[in-house]
Amino acid sequence: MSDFEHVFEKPPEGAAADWTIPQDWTAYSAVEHQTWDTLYARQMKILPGRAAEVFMKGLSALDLNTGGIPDFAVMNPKLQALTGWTVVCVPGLVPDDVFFDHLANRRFPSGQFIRKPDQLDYLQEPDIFHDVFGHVPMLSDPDFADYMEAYGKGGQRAASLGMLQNLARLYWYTVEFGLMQEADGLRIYGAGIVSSATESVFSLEDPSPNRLGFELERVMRTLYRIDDFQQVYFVIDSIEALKGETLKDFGPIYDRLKGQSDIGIEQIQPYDRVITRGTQDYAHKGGRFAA
Ligand code: HBI
Ligand code: FE
Repeated sequence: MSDFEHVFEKPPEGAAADWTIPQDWTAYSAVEHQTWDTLYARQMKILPGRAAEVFMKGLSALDLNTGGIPDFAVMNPKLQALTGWTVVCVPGLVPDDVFFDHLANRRFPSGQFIRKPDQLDYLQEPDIFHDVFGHVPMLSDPDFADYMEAYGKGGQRAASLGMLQNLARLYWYTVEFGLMQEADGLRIYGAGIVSSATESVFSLEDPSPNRLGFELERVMRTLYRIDDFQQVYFVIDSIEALKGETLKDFGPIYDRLKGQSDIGIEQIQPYDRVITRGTQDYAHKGGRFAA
């Protein structure tokens, strides 16, 4: 299963059997390094007070602002010392089983390329800014590091049980678009949000989306959209709490899910812990593609 268009069928030329390619850091152009710096500086104006403390801590621990696109040969030893994770380069989206195998072995696959200067705000395929700036700081947190490894192992199992669609929703609503309740307010930790200037603000401050307390089975039943801002965000209490929830055996959960219908992206259920009941105005007015 993949929601994206440009997934290759087999490793493209120059890629290893596990789909990895060299980062070839010296080959990035001045414009490409400048794109990283521009995106980094833009997020740093927005994220303090919005991004979760663990994210901000990870970002500074990894020192990703040394001028241009980070060199993995420099970044990886720091990450490895913190949690045993490393980052490897891939040409783009890789098949699910390849993706899960990397995660299960504490390797995070990152796109090698960076977006073009005219795509600063939106691209559907994950580039190195989304993958490294968005995902890697969280991998420096020991609990989140364990959660991601468990997700990789769970993915292999879910695929064999035909439940990948449900598990992928968990990834989407936590790793990519998760919010966290901190003492001072709601904060972002999802990579899809922290790497987006517009969604960083929208996810926390716009009256449009629903913001609901995280509940594992509920999340696994909830549809999502890949083409625009989310219409619902799920809020965890802490990374430890998320990890605790997902250490359960998913077998009985999958059995229950088989008898249950999907939940629409705007729907609020009677049992939901509602943090914000959204107006849905943004989505109803046509979202990103409105005039
Ligand atoms: N490949 N490079 C890359 N990055 C992803 O985030 C990714 C992928 N392949 C599959 C995939 N994600 C998802 O479909 C799984 O989480 C289900
Ligand atoms: Fe991502």
